[in-house]
Amino acid sequence: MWPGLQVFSAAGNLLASANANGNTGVRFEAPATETLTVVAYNTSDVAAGYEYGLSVAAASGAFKVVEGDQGGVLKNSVTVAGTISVGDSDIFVFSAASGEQVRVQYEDLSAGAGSNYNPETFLYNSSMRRIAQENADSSFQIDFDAPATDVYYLVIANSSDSTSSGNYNLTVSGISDSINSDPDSLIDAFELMIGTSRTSEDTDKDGLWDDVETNSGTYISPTDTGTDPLLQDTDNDGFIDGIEVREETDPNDSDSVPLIQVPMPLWALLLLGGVMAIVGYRQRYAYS
Ligand SMILES: [Ca+2]
Ligand SMILES: [Ca+2]
Ligand SMILES: [Ca+2]
Ligand SMILES: [Ca+2]
Repeated sequence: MWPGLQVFSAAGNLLASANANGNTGVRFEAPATETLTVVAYNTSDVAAGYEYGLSVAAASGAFKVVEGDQGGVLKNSVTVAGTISVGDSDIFVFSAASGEQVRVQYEDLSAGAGSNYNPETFLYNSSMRRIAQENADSSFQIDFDAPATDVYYLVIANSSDSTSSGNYNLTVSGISDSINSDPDSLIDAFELMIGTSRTSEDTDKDGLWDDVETNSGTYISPTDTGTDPLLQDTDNDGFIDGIEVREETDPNDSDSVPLIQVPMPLWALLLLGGVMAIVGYRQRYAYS
């Protein structure tokens, strides 16, 4: 089996390509926000057909850690155990203050003779500028002075020539892990992961703070609304989340909407009554 991979931009420019006798992968920086095309092909000198698995991982902005996989917010000096299968990437985030001496320790638990596990580790700042990279197939550490108070990404990926999965322990130390730059109670690293603003307590401007919009889809209370912190009207019923919570309707259920009561003065009620009476009289007259 000798597969090839190509990635093209929306304009048809080749962004990355690779082919190998076995597993293969490409890594590139997206030049723009656009739809990319991936081509998987069999190289011309291979006569047989094969099945394959294809996975894509992006480290930028918000991300989700799927159940059973590793990744997410790192705490100072707390060791996380992880597994990288073929084609897998684990994405972690942590915050550090400007000038802090940060140490990233990666312990390879699968090193040794016969192991074909070759992880690659990348360290980025929140603007996705690369700060460090390691291509070791054994334990290593990265030391760096945080150039700014920021959230940093750590991506551990199986390199394209890995043919087996591996286990690791990861520890980051020397960091201020609970930096919170806005009045909501969510720390910066967590906000970067879920995509909310680190500098605004109400990212979507719907009257509910980021920390009460828990995005669970279930309303519990005004401090756990279950709504999407990135959507003003989570259930798309025309009433923004903040108004629904204030009016005590369910912001996650489009069948539950506020009763909008327009205050009406007495003279308007009397006038309306008079008009209705005349209409009723005319209708009776018309049918008699
Ligand atoms: Ca915050
Ligand atoms: Ca926020
Ligand atoms: Ca909000
Ligand atoms: Ca709504």
